[in-house]
Amino acid sequence: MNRTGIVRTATVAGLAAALGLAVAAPAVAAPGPVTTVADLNGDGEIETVDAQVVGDGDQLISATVDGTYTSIHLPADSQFGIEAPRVADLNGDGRAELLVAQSIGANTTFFAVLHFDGRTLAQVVGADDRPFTVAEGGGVAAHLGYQCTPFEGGRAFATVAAESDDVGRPADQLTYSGTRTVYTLRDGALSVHDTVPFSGRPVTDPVLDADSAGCA
Ligand SMILES: [Ca+2]
Ligand SMILES: [Ca+2]
Repeated sequence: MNRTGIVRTATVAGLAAALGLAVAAPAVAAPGPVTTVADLNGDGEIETVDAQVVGDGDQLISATVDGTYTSIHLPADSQFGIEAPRVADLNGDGRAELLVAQSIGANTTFFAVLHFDGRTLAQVVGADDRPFTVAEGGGVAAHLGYQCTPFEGGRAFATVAAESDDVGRPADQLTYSGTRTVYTLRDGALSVHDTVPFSGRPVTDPVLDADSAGCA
């Protein structure tokens, strides 16, 4: 049910079919809690962020910022369990965002994005004002991911969602068609800065770049 809702937000037609190839899920569930550290409010002090399973398909992300406890429930992958939230700074303002895996397939992971709004942990919303999710992976059938690039003294956040034009081709001849969307993040809301549709591009084409390391 969870996955259906998420896939509906994907921008590439046929993506759901492509993801249907990813049927195998890891057998071991992580009960948690798992912990990571991040400077959520940008004051130079590091906060501890915990993620733990609190019910079937339910995880609780929590932290104490400046002495005040805050937490938020998110969907969790009921088969795989949870991963430690990924720490990123999607707009380069010195305050960390968290990418929380909420659906983990053999080839593709879907992340919710959290930010600290000054009082609580909250979900980053997309241009449609709904909680934003980003996919990473895709195997051979799709190419999904995100990247951060320098932008106006901070960073822009780009997502790539593309599907293979013909999965039957040899690996070195595969091409992808889809969309690269460039966002700016402000006050927990993403705004679309640029949308770049593309077709028939090899995975080496810069429009398909999705190296998330620049978001750390
Ligand atoms: Ca801090
Ligand atoms: Ca930030």
